[in-house]
Amino acid sequence: MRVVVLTGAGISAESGVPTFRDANGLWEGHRVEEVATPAAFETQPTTVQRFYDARRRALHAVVPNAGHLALAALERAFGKRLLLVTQNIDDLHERAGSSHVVHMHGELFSALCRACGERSRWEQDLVDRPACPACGASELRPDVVWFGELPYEMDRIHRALTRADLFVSIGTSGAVYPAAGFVRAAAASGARTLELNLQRSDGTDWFHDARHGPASRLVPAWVKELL
Ligand code: BJW
Repeated sequence: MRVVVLTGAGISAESGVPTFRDANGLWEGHRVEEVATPAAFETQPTTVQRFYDARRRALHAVVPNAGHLALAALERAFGKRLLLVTQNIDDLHERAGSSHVVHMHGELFSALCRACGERSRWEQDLVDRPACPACGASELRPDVVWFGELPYEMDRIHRALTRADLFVSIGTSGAVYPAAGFVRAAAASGARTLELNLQRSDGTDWFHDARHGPASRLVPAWVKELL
């Protein structure tokens, strides 16, 4: 059996990483739609860099939870028959032990050079415009996918969705495309689909099955059933 798992902010919520669209989903009064766009970066680069610098720093203080750990156990059992796709830019899946993770919206610990296009491992702040390790230009931006930009590795994800027997969506509101459309792509190719989320999402009706509750409880229970 081939499985594709999609995770969103909800899987990291119980580790203390804020989600985007819940009650605490604002940053200094900004909605994510205001700070996660190329236009915002053009007009207010300092605000946008500070938003990501703060989140990058906060990442040092959090640890994976039982949901991340269960998915790492699933990878150990399924190997390449599992593709773990995350919309999250944190590295909690990797720290839990998952080694093949597609970060379709980029990574906080990576910087993208607007001058040369190089992606570099990056753990420091970007607001003071440090030099790109590859070309020296002071043009580094967070290596994340903003609204209007193309998510990473879409071909690989779509190949996996068309081959999947099971598609499982965990902790995502289903408000942002193309990820919100994966359930329909997988189902159209014959996969069974399951939502695991704290509450009903925008996409619940598209899934064959849905279970609602905290990811730290639902994900280990589902993995245990599967194994
Ligand atoms: C728990 C829990 C617990 C809480 N346990 N659960 C009109 C129609 C259709 C599409 C568009 C449209 N207008 C524009 C578009 C396209 C646009 C889009 O979707 N806009 C929408 C607003 C409508 N999309 C794009 O622009 C994308 N690119 C694109 O489409 O390119 C064209 C293209 C692509 C492919 C093929 C061909 C063409 C890019 C989208 C980039 C999104 N970027 C962000 C920021 C990334 C960097 C960063 O992190 O800052 O990604 S926005 C933000 O939303 C972030 C997230 O990854 C993403 C999704 O959020 P997520 O993870 O779902 O979080 P929440 O907070 O929304 O939900 C959390 C859920 O967890 C909730 O349901 C809770 O209940 C639950 N939860 N605690 C379990 N303990």
